[in-house]
Amino acid sequence: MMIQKKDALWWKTATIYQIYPKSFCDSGAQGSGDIKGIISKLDYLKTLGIEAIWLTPVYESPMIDNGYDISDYYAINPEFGTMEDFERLLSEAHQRGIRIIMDIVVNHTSTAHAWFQSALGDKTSPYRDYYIWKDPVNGGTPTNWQSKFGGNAWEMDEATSQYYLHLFAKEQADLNWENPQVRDEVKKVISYWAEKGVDGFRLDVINLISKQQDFLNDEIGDGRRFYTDGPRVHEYLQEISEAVFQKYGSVTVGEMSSTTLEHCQQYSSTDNKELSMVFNFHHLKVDYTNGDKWTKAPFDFVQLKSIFNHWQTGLNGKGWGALFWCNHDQPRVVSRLGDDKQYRVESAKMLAASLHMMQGTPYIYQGEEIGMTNPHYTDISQYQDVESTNMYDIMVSQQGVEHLDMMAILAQKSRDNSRAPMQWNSEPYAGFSQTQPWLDVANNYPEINAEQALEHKDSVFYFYKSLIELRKQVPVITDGSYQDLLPEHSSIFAYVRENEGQTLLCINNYYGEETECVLPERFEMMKAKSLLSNYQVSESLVTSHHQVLRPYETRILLIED
Ligand code: TEU
Repeated sequence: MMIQKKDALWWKTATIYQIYPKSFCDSGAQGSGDIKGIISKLDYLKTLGIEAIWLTPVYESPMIDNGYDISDYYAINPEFGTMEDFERLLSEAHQRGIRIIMDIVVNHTSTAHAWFQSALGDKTSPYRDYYIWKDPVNGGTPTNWQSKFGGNAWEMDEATSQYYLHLFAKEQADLNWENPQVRDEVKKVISYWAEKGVDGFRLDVINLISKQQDFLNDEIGDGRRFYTDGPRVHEYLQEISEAVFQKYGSVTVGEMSSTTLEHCQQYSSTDNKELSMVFNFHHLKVDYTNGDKWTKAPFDFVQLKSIFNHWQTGLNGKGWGALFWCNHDQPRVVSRLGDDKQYRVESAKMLAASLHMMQGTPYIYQGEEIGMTNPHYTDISQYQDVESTNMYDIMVSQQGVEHLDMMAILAQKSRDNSRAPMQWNSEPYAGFSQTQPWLDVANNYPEINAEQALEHKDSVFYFYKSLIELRKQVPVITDGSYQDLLPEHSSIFAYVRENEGQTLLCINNYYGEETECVLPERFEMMKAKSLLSNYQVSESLVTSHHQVLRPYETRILLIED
């Protein structure tokens, strides 16, 4: 099956699978994943039924932030393979009807990039103005802005006595988008990959590219209000879209950090002037304490529903959102919002159903489809992520947080929770590699792995496969309106999706106890077809507005009247 180029809105009924190559599959004995490993698993992905892969960065990089620090946009990191390997991946994927979406990181480059190397220490370099340089203020940093990975966001260039801005690690220098040459370089980079036949792009922290030019101290926050959804961001996106995305018909998904609904309506507006769709993270901050990620806290269920309601109703007819629980920066959802022990299978399925029946394009992060859990590391040396190790230093060494308390926080919040190697089978190292992997495999791989999942028709894997198929068959999932039926209920999430011809009811118990709820009267005595559940449910039934749900039960019902 080849890719149909004509179907411009294919992504509205498709499900996309995210691959973090370093942790996906090692074709040899490197201990870290590679492109050949991905090629060897394409048939597995075909069986799952996904239509596109989002590949996180495979470009040349010193790997301080595992590829989000790019040193050459036109080269493949030898750790992952060669350009020939990449081209083979593209053609093998296309032969199976699977599209490839590349990750583009253009808010910043690695400080090892040739542009930065030329700019560093030389105010006359033609690349100096590719980055953001400022003089010291009162002998210190130009502003008090904080890096997303901890510490001040400015780093000194001793030779010129100026600071450069880095919103992430100090090895990731922010590009100066005010400079039209930078924007031309970005267009060149993206065109290069589009010319190769890449089908789309995921744009890393793309709503941070336009900074307010007065560079003020932030007296009430960490500086983000001065560069998030900044003054020229829409103009920049329209410029890139017109020059590249529209020309090649690329699908695009922008990663939007701390954004607003109003901006996202514009980023993903149906006139296609900017992007196809957006990721936002508000629903994944429900286990932060007063906005602070680095705490150990339960999640706020009522707030979770209210955030979905805001975005589902707000984007309907105006824009398009990505639906996701997991990615390479987030802990595993079954450990986070479900029960990764007694009800692992039930809760993994329920969480999947309650998300996939919403409007948007669902993303599945590698391993989510088999219900992989957090690895529950117990030793600080097991963590590799630059954010986790930075935060450990800051919180334990500088702020006096107890080691064991920090270990508990990391076990809940670290990005390495999702980066532990993919669990393929019960062989040593979970079949991920023939040697000790770069990051420890979770101990539960003998029971939780893809081989097992494929053998059992009741597995989480086949439940995801059914959700992917439903989305293609039942139009109301794509175009229906959204209404939360029980916004205040403390454990049930029930919503209805409606278009002119169909009504779909999705009822979910988010907790491990049997629970009752009362739906609006209109759901009394309606004939319905059960599309999917994680418990035994008769296929045709008459609904009652009084429902009793078993632990972590999900019901997807298509009302027939
Ligand atoms: O992430 C952007 C981002 O801000 C986060 O999701 C970040 O990981 C989180 O706030 C930390 O608490 C993107 C990439 O997905 C991430 O892997 C990169 O590290 C980051 O950009 C920098 O390129």
